[in-house]
Amino acid sequence: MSTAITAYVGLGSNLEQPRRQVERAVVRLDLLADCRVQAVSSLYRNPALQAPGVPAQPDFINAVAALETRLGPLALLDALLGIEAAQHRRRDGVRWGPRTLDLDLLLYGQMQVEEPRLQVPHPELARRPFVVHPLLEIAPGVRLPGAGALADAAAALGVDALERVGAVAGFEHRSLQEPA
Ligand code: A4P
Ligand code: MG
Repeated sequence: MSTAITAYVGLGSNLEQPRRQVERAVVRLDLLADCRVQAVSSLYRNPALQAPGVPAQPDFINAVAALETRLGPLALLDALLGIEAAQHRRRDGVRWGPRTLDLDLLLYGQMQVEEPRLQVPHPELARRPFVVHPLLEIAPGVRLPGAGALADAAAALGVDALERVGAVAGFEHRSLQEPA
């Protein structure tokens, strides 16, 4: 059996009861074969990213989960896409459009992956307050492979737009035991 790895998954939703979408997705992550949710950040409400051509849309609920997994990175990506599909994620071609559920594989241990359908670390990770701050909440010492401590990258990012709106029911007491 392969070694267990700690992966970090970003969760986001801004359609059809976003908070419940994220909570359901955490339960589904925990039920995946060879996976266990080790920790979940608070839930954060924040405005959708703005960019030319991106439609006006509702605020997002975002969170980050730490997942102990024995799946390889591509198998884990497929499992994440399966959970998105189970929660009626539709891809209509609008980049950064509204969605019931988006699951991004942020980190997979300290592995770097450059495949046509998977880049890890997630290329936008360190630029997004709604990813960086929840990730630091559950893994304050986490490092980006090849790029140093996430805490250093975070110092440059604001937190003004992030509103903490609670915890994921049932997972409040799980916390990651980080190696010293
Ligand atoms: N893919 C490659 N690397 C990864 C990875 N590390 N994790 C590929 C997950 N997927 C990865 O994703 C398209 C393809 O990316 C996948 O099939 C996979 O093979 P997608 O989810 O269909 O497309 P998308 O999410 O619409 O596009 P994109 O560019 O990935 O968007 P992001 O980066 O996911 O951003 N505003 C707020 N406030 N909160 C948000 O969560 N999210 C987005 C979407 C925009 N604005 C937001 C938020
Ligand atoms: Mg995505």
